[in-house]
Amino acid sequence: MDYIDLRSDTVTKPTGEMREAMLQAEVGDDVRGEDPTVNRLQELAAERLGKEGALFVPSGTMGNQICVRVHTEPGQEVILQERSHMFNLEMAAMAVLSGTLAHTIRGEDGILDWPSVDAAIRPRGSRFAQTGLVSLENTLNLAGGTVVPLDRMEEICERAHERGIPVHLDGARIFNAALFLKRDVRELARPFDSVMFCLSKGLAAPVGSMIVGSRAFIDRAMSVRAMFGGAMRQAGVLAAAGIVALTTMTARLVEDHANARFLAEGLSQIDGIAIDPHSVQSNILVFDIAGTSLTTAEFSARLKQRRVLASEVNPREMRLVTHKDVSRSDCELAIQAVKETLSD
Ligand code: TLP
Repeated sequence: MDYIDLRSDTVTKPTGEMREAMLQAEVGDDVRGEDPTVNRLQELAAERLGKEGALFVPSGTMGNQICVRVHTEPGQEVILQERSHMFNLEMAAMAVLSGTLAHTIRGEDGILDWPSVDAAIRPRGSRFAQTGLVSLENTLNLAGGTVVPLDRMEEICERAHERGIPVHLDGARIFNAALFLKRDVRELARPFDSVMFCLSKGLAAPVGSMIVGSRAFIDRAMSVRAMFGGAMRQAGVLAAAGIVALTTMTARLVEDHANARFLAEGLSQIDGIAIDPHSVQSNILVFDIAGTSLTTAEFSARLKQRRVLASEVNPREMRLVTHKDVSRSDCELAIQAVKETLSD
């Protein structure tokens, strides 16, 4: 059966051009730095993000976790937004792989500000775990794809740096954030010490993420990637798709944003569903179904019977994500399926 799959942009299939590039890719042993296609992808990513170096990693999770490990010492704290991916969906990896403790803080719509970050920084002194890192996320996945404004990111980075604390960006969907802010992705990356972004989400590559930073940072990240088991061999077959993703797939994200807004407008008119279409800024929408008589598990099971796949965030919130493999007419059908589900 053919489903309209709105569970995530991670479900996107590689394009024909990607598959062709994978077939033709020139490869070598990347652990020895000898894979020309991986090297080309890394140079391209560093250039696009305006950083000295880049490293190809198997997943966004590993990318984030390598950055935590490079920036921190065991026993330190990492300041994070309470609904961040790194805190909620990375299996406590920060604790296991880096020996760090998450210090979570709340932000309006998930967006942190300097005063709340400042208040969470531990005073110097022998009784306290020290703050080793601040980590931001943009776009904010679980907050409904909302975008952190540039001046907010710049202020947090600048002030944290004055306190000697590095700042990492989980920019899994940084190109979506740049599109909403109408800024070059370089401007978003500039204030951060490290940025992770994914090739395998809206950009539709089959596998892989990138981390970018200074040359010295990337050199250290390379050792940590090896330690975490993420050093790959003839990875050029994957990097080839990543190059196509970076060079051909960023401009079309505008369609995904328009489709997400369209879905939100349709859903906002259905009784029992709470979502403000104006709050939808990128390709993710999170909406509350507490006003229906269904739990999210029942809601998604019924939608599935109507060929629409959605994900449950918690017992009252559902998430839909638009991407290149869902069209405007798929979105129309999805709205219709929700109406039918609730009128049963
Ligand atoms: N997000 C996935 C799931 O894990 C929820 C999704 O479907 O959205 N940072 C952010 C902000 C992410 O959204 C994700 C993946 C990651 C990191 C991790 O990337 P992967 O899945 O490649 O490890």
